[in-house]
Amino acid sequence: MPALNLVLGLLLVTSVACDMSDLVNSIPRVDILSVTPETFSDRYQKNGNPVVITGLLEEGDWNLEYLCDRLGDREFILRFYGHERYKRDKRQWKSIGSGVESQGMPFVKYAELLRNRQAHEQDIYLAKCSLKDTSLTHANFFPKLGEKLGLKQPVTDFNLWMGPGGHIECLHYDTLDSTLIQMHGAKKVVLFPPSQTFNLYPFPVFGHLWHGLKLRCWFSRVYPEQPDFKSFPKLQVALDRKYEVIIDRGELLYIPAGWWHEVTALGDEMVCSVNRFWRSRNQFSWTTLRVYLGFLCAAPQVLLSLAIAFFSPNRDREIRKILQMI
Ligand SMILES: O=C(O)CCC(=O)C(=O)O
Repeated sequence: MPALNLVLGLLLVTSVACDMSDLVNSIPRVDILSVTPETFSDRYQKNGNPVVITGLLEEGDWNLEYLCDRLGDREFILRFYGHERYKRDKRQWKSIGSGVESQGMPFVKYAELLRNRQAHEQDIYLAKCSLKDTSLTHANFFPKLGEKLGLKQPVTDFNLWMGPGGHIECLHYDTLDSTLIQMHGAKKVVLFPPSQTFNLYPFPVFGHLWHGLKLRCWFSRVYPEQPDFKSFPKLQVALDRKYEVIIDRGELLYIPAGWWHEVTALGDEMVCSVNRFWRSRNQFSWTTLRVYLGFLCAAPQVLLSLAIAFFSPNRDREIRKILQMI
């Protein structure tokens, strides 16, 4: 009997320990009605802790019909990722994020690519496209959001991120705080704190000298969901600090500056979100310094491409493409 008690006791302790580690690695969810600028600042923003805020959208759904109605022929720059890249070791990649091949297209034409599934087959994504001067920024709660959370210094307008279910925005970090709001469908976000930067094998800073902004030092060379511990042994350490969250329509994920995140659009249909970047806590960090250094190294290539774009027949579009990469 004492032996049985000991075994049961051990099982209990182990299961409590597992629950605790789950707890450590989950992101809190709070209802918008219980958030004030003070609680948001004290509990999350000041210390750089991610949080999901729920209950944002009471009505309205940003489905394809609604978006076509609002955005019509307005041109957006689309990223042509292609699925093949995900089968390859990232160390063989020649481009990443907004450094991939891109092309301007009227919104309704992109909607057609989503409907006829060409966007799924070729993994074509509409990423970080400003909604400035569209009727969408005035929608519902947007103007009041910053006020409600006490975020006072937006650095960008609201940006649209939409594409086919299954698309993955690879693991990276930003130097600004971000609020990602789910408008249609759901996304899974895998996060790691800034302390794990070097366990996530970022692309090298000085690579910007050769690759300009095509391969960025704020992107990781690992696949957190398909770890290759032989090539990236320290990833094992980072995985203990992995957080995972699913955001559904009407939920906002606050991603503090420096937090690594990989975002997967769930399901098979169109998935869409908006985000906005905000000036973050005024703190010096290595993660920010790496990005500044990367930009500095990329500057000669960026200036050269701007000069070439300036003399091209499609000057405005080519310049817009380069500026969007920044
Ligand atoms: O929604 C996405 O696909 C990516 C969003 C993102 O990277 C961000 O909000 O910083």
